[in-house]
Amino acid sequence: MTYIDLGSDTVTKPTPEMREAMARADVGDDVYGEDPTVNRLQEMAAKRLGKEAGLFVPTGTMGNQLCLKLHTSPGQEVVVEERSHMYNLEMAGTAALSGAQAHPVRGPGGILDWNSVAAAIRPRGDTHFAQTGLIALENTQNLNGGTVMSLQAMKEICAHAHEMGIPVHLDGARIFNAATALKIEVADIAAPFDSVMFCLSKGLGAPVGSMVVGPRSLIERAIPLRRMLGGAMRQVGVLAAAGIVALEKMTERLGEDHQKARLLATGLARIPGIDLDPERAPTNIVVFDITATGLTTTEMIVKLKAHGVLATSVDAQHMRMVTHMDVTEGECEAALDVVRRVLSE
Ligand code: TLP
Repeated sequence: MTYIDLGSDTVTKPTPEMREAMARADVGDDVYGEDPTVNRLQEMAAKRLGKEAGLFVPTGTMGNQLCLKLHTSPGQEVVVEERSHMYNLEMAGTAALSGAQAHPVRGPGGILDWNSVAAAIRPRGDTHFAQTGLIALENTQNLNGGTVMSLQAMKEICAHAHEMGIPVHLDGARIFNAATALKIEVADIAAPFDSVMFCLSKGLGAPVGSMVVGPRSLIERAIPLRRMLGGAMRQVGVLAAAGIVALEKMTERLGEDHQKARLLATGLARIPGIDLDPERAPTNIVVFDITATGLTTTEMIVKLKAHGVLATSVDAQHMRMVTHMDVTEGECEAALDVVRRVLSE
């Protein structure tokens, strides 16, 4: 059976141009900093994000966890959004790898503003409280439905945090989707942050890889930590080559994925039993509540799969569908037909 795969934007296959670039990549041992393709990607990523330096890492999770470790000391707290990837889907890495404690907060509609973050910051210098070592934001916000934090909210949080001497990290796994939705440059988003992680292997279509960007001093400290976590790779220019194509050629097309998500969201919102405000799916991720259908998300996933549609869930009530370059508008319409059929069975 061939599936319409709305499981994630991580499921894409490398484009022919990526495969070509991978085959031709000039490589060297990156542990010695001698892979010219990796070096080129790192410079390109840093420049695009307006930061001094960049580091290629195998996964977004490693990139986030590296930054967490760089910014915090054991016994500190990290303020995160309640549905963030770092809090929910990184195997409690905050505690296990950094010895820090996540302090989750819920912003109105899942969007954090300074007021919600400020309420979670512990009194400075009071020895009863773990000190807040880091604030970690996510944009776009995956499990909240690809929602986008405004530039103003990000700037405000960073400015207030910096006044208190607290660094701010951005999990920008989908920062290019955020920039597309906000109609601004990724560098504008990255500017107020102390470190940014973004993924090449999501909407940008590369098979593997994420980047950490920030000040050169931070990236220099990140290199031995990446080694400690097992992420120092050798002739990895074969992967970086696909990342270069992703950065050069794939960022401009993300609006198409957003349009497909809009089509899905509008169609889903009209199906009885589904609760969804299409305005809350501004990028390529659609999260919708199926409580009123009487099905759990586990049941729904099985039923959809039996009819050729792959989707995932956020929890027992909320389904998630993600659009990407390997799914067409026609397939999104076909997926809507399948949802209607499954719910009328
Ligand atoms: N997200 C994946 C899964 O882990 C859920 C997906 O399918 O969406 N930050 C954010 C916001 C992410 O969405 C992801 C991956 C990561 C970090 C981690 O990236 P990887 O999977 O490369 O470790």
